[in-house]
Amino acid sequence: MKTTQFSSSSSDRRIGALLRHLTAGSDSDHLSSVYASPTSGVTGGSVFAHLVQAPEDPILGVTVAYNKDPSPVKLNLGVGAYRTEEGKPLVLNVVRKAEQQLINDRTRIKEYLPIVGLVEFNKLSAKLILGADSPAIRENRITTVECLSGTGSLRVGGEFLAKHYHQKTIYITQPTWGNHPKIFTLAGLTVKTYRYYDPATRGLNFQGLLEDLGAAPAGSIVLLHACAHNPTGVDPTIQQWEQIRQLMRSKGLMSFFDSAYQGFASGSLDTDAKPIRMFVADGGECLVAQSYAKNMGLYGERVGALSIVCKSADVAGRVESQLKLVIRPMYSSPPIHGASIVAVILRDKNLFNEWTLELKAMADRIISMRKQLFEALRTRGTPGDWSHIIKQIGMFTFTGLNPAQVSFMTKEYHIYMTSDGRISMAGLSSKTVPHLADAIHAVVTKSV
Ligand code: KET
Repeated sequence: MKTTQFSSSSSDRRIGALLRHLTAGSDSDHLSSVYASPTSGVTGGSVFAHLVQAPEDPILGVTVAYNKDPSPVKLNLGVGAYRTEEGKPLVLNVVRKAEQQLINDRTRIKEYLPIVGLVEFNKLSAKLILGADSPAIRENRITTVECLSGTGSLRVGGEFLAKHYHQKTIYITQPTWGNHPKIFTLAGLTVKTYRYYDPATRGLNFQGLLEDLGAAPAGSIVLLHACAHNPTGVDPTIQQWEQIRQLMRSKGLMSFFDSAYQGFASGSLDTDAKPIRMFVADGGECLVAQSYAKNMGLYGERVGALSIVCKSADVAGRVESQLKLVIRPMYSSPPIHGASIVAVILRDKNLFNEWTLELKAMADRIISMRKQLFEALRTRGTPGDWSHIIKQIGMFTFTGLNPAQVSFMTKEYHIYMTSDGRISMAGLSSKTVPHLADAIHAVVTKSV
């Protein structure tokens, strides 16, 4: 086996080096060759000297640049992270309560979780996304594993598919969240795109989507944003979802849902999960990656889940056994704290209800930011049609501003956003809307 050869040859090399070192005696030339080995970094150059400086991440790098800016009016609309009206990060009240419960419970321990994570969390997460009355849950033909937030769930799902699914190509929307192509390529899949957004209408290119999925080889994997599409804020209607479902099932395409914003699109957890539930109700198989980063504000706790809905309980059991083989060498087992918070909230009716209210309040504040920004541009007489600001859904507005315009706004107005013109509406507040509207007005009325 490859691995055995590797370890024996590397230990042979180490023993060899040691023997040469011990037998070298006063042979200072030999010694110096040992000490000057390129890995010592003392006298020789670094073995990493050839590395070029990697660029910052297109999304998280925006925060890095923002943090370096001393301007008092600076505004970070880059990363999709919720801020209060005061521009501060928010820890939900219900999360504070759950954490207090956890701290008060002296029986809690810090043992490793199983490879699949916190079992109660997994069950509750499946219920949250598929609905309590889901046939897949009733028939026990689903496996759910706790993963490191949405990203980790996508990566584990991607690696599982690369290992065990007969088709290795995944189709992602054009455009999509910048991390998708990287996650799936590194997972071992081939990434292709399907048409999704029409810049002319700033809406869905439904015809293009149907054509591209219709032309995809049978069995291909298709990544679907469950709701609140990132970066465009454009979602299919329920009727369009139904057409997508029929097309995908007729061609045997495998659906992989990315659900990073459940509750953020409409304010309702159930409404936002509808497309996924349609794909489960027909009895077919699918994958779902869930994140609690946004909807429970648990960003840095890194809590999420991967569910794989199968045709039978028997298959689901074997799928789970293989998922464990993907996870164990990757990070062994997931963290305990975030999943415990989620479990406390989801299992308790009162806390759950309180969460839905706080979630709705976040979604409503974002919608109100849309209205305020739209109004602010209207009152300034800013040229162009800005109605997409109020039509688009979820955390982001895909403004249509180009990279040169974005860079002007950053330089002149200290407004930070991704170069594709996406702004996080959740980063805005009533106080900062006028500043953003001034910047947009300035940039579209001058030629940059
Ligand atoms: N899917 C989508 C569509 C998504 O926008 C994000 C995060 C994730 C998954 C993963 O989130 P996680 O924190 O791993 O649960 N998007 C925001 C943050 C980021 O880029 O990491 C963003 O687009 O700003």
